[in-house]
Amino acid sequence: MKWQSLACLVALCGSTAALREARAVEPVDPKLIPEARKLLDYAVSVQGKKILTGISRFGGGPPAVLHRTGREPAISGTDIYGFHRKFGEQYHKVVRGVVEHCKHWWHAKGGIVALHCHWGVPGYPDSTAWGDKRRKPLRIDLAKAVTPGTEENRSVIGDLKVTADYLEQLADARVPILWRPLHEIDGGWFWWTDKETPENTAKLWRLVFDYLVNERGIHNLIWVYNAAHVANAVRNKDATFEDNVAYRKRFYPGAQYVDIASIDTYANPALGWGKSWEDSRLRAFELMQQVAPGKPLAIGEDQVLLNPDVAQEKGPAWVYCLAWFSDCKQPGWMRHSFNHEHMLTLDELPALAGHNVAPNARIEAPADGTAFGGPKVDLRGVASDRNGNLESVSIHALSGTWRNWFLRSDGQVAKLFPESTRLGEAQLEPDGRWTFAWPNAPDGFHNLVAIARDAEGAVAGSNAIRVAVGIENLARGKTVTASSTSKWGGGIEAAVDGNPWTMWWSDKAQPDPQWLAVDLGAEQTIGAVAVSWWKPYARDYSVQVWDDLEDWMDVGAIKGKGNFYGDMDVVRFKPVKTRRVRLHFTKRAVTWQAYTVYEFAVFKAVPEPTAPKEAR
Ligand SMILES: [Ca+2]
Ligand SMILES: [Ca+2]
Repeated sequence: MKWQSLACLVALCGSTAALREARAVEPVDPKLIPEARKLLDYAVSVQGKKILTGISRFGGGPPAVLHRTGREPAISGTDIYGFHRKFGEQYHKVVRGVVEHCKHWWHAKGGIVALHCHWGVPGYPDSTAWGDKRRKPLRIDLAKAVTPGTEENRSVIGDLKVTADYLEQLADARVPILWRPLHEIDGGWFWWTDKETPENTAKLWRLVFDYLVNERGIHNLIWVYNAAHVANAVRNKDATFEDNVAYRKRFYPGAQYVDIASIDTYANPALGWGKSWEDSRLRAFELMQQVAPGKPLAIGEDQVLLNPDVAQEKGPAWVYCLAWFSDCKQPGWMRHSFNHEHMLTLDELPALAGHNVAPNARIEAPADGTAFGGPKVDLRGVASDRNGNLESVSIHALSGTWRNWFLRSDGQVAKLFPESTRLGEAQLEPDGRWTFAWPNAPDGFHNLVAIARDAEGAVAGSNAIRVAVGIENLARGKTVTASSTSKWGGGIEAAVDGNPWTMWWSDKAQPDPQWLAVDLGAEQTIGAVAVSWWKPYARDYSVQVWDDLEDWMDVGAIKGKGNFYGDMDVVRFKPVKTRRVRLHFTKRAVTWQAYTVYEFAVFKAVPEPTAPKEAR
């Protein structure tokens, strides 16, 4: 409710002078639309109190955060370029999707939109931001690019026009944007970094600003400057912090062109910061204080969110932190950091859009992956609405097996709700806490979701949780072995730890076949296995048991799997006595990738799913 308290403060002071004072920054675009001014004022108002959270769509976007943490990020960060040949059909298809996502995130969800642009080299249709399509460095003469009348300059303006047409659609839709052009400006890996004469890059920034703001009249952009975690040109071992400041300042276009200054804070021990979860990036903050004096500071990208415990205790006053990925090797980090009181999520934002937006809902218990011995499943959670018009919360069982929700867009997940079985209405308290009792859950797997509705009919789903009822996973915590294990995974035991978010990865360099085997500790009668996959799943594999002839014997198989989402396979077979069970993988879905198994579970039996009866 930061915006409202600021508004109250302004009302109390009652003068335009006070209003000016309350606004810590004047936007660099004097014609900035009121929606964007309100967003900028709000962002500045949180400085030193809390930090806004964000996620990139590259890292799975908001659904990845929702299903891992129960929260949605305040900021959804996207690329308005698209990584496809400019300006072909696929390019436009991707960017149109980005524009639709931005409108949806601001207007329907009431979230904040951030955009950057992996702009391919002007004049080279097959190029990427890194160079040509074979990733060879490809530079254009930036001195010429910023000089009117040159061919290079015409190419720059020609490209900008295409991006401007899309930004204009978002301006027309009155969607404010945290706009981060020429990102990682001093890194040295993108064509816009003039390593020898950084002043040319600064000129390019001013050119982009003048074209979009003054020539095209696009006034929904909050201009976010962005430094790289490493400036390659000062990477030699003798380069000091001061050398970094001096070099990086040369890229800075000037205070009148920047609203917020950001830096990407991937680990850089040489400059004084490590992994995201270790600290709060104080040295990066100090660096940017000198590069962009007086500007509000933000983290444009980091591997995951910074450490909120350190940030709460010691600062610094970052306005926001945007996670580029949705996982790290710290189990539970996403859940901890996005649920931390120092970090602001979507449900905690004020009603910035100025109209009705969707409510928020989360399931707090049981945890995703919980197994219940009996048929009684009790759920509890929280729902809220930033317009104060929350009306109801209902609980639904999604049809089908587990589908990797965090790989899906908001819209894709929403489409699944009508296919779900409504289990009933939750008991909703005035403070938003809700409870739901499901006394007669059938044996088997269930994917449960809470759906909140407001008085105007806006609907939002919670995190989906997977529960197992009345079936015991005989593999859980048992001894597991594999043909290979990659350093990227969570270790081999992650495949049987009962945690649906920890994962075993095979070593992708190892040829097929690959395998994963569990020793149940004693001979058991088994009749089913369940395998939860991440996106690199096995297209073909068999389930094997160790028979009396001391060789592996197939008892079931999956062939030609091709659903993209990974999902969970349940393989049922004629009950067999065995101590050892193995998954034998013969064909990868993603040819250049590994096999990635979240969980390998073994059961006596798994009942065929029956649609749960709707509670009335
Ligand atoms: Ca609402
Ligand atoms: Ca696991």
